Amino acid sequence: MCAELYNVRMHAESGGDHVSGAERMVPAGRVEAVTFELLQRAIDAGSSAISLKVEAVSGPDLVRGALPDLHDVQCGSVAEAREQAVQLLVASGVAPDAAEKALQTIASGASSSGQVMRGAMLVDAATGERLEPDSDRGVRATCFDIDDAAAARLEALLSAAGLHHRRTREALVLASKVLAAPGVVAELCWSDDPGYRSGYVSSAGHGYVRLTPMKEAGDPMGGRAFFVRPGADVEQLVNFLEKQPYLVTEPGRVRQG
Ligand code: WAQ
Ligand code: MG
Repeated sequence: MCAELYNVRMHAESGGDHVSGAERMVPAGRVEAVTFELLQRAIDAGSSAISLKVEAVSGPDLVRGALPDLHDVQCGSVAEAREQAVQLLVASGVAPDAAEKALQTIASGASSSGQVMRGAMLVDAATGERLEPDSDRGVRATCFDIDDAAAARLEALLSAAGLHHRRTREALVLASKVLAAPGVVAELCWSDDPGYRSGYVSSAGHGYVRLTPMKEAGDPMGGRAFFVRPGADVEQLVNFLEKQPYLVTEPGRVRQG
């Protein structure tokens, strides 16, 4: 028999603006604690309206996966980190022009009005063409989590490497689901947080290569590009990214230098 999991989602706003959002997937016995945690996070963010949604995920629908191995690379400049990102993408099967173009698009604001997108671009790995159905919103990877045992092992591995940021843990889990999606060959990401300068390229062959600094301090731009094998079924891919329950049950390795 399959253990039942619950998807717990929180969305919080203040004066109509989004201020906090998070999602977990946990066994029934953890729903109460996790709901409380997300509620507290929303309150701490100064929310005026908080929505919580709890939905059962049936066991047979669940896909399990492992985290990609993490390799932490410190670069001398933004230009150097971005050059490395392009090289990694090319080594993962992305055409050089497609890699360059996606990087420039994220750097200059990927939405049609030149803002940060809420989700990711889908980029044809051969032509660089954008394939996401809505290029203002992008495609959101949702409905995924890491189980408690794998999370504890990951936490220990990251701490030992001096990587303590919540963003690193969360991005690794997201990257695991994205790499498991049908048709995805690689991902490029850096944060839109002006104070957080690390990003990564992930792919099946090279794992999750964490690159610092992907942007200058104070830069509010950031985003994600999921590179897609030419001819991939975009509808099936979007459905997997947004709807397929995915649980990480195995951590990867962590190395530096
Ligand atoms: N699905 C798809 N795209 C998303 C999602 C999602 N669930 N969440 C965010 N994005 C896109 C969106 O365009 C954001 O502007 C962009 O990614 C960056 O999101 O190892 O914190 O949440 O320490 O700011 C990299 C971690 C941090 C490096 C990434 O992203 C490391 C980060 P943020
Ligand atoms: Mg952000």
